[in-house]
Amino acid sequence: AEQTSVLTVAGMTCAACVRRVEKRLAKLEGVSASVNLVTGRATVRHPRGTTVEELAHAVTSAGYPAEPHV
Ligand code: 9UX
Repeated sequence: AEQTSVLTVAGMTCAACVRRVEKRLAKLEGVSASVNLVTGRATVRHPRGTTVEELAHAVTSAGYPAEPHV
């Protein structure tokens, strides 16, 4: 089963940043993401076994500090 989570992502300033974040998330098994540059949010579709903390860590590792959106 799948689930949707939202992350807040800092440091994105251009469309290439958006693609980097989307590609980093897509490397995770069963994960796809849509990133909004203006709002700084990533909407992520992922398996239930993937935690939002894992997703945020992956994005942070790519150079864009992220955390679960409250
Ligand atoms: Mo363009 Mo986004 O250099 O970091 S990819 S600002």
